[in-house]
Amino acid sequence: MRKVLSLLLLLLPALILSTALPSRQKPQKKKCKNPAIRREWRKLTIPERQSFIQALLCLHKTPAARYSHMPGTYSEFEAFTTVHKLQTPYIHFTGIFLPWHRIFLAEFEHTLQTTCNYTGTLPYWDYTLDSRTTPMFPNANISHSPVFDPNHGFGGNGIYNKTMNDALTSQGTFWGGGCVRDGPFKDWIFHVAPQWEWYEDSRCLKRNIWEVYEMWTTSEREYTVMQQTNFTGMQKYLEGFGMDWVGLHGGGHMVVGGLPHGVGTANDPWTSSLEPLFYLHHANIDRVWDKWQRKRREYKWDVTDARMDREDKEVWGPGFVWEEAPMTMESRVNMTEEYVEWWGARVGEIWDIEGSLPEEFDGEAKLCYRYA
Ligand SMILES: [Cu+2]
Repeated sequence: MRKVLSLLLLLLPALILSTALPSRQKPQKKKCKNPAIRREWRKLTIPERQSFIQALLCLHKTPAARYSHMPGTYSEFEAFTTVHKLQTPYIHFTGIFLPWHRIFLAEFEHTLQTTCNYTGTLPYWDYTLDSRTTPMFPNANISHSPVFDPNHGFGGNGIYNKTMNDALTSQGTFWGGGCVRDGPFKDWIFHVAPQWEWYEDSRCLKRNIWEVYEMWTTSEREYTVMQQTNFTGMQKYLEGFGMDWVGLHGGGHMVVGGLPHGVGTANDPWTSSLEPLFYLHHANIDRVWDKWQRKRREYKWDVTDARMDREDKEVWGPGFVWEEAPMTMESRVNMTEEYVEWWGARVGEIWDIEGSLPEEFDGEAKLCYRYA
């Protein structure tokens, strides 16, 4: 019935148009025209890198237009972290992980463009190019990645914190731990408190580059993701599922921030988005998902086994109300409940970054970009 209806709806404007514009009409394409192109950080020219950094600086100078009622939410940049923090338990290690972060990045990119006049797109950081993978990149070394460049990048490691790092020697060698001391973000102050508590804080951007963990950000790890033949398996290998398999996602957080729940900003699951590299890292995760979707077309739209809730429900502590349901193309990707109209979309509307929709699905494609 729905099919017949939508067929009628499709034909109706065509019939009207055919009298008005007999020669110009074409069947409506589902894929978007002129997708924006997201590129790898080192493919950007130096002026392009600078304009992205400038846009980030602008966003953190812009007073929060949204969520300013939440503790510590002063800037528009911080507002994104407030949203991420509110949603943390629901959007990590559940089926919605990839779609949620996909639309989160799209909104972030859009806000840079509309609020800070940024004319580029969100870059991504392909750390497989910086991670030792013998024999492909025997001399790679993540701390030498151009993303950490103090002049044309995000700055380098944090100030060495001896006391803290002495306690961690069994985990490898760390050279940072404190506030980032060079680059464009060295004087940034954040006000959103770490982890789950809500109070106003005052803290700097901290890094503890963990080179041992570049074993998780290699092209071999990406290859393992590509080999998976269903969405849930692919997501687990990409996101990570504990310290036995931290995945590209966990790896990307930990090479920048050090141990999980440690001192680095990138490692706090609740507020890691205060680390500007978060956005380049997650764009890379989104790129790998998209790459898998293209490579594994036959499984692309199948989300059997994906769930909105998680098996180990107590993991974030008590007090969370779970939607005990499978994730489907109809599931909502909400930023927060009261802001559904802000970013709300259904899974099927953002499943394809170039605007294809699932079959038999009434919805509106929300995205139009691709990765170069
Ligand atoms: Cu997240």
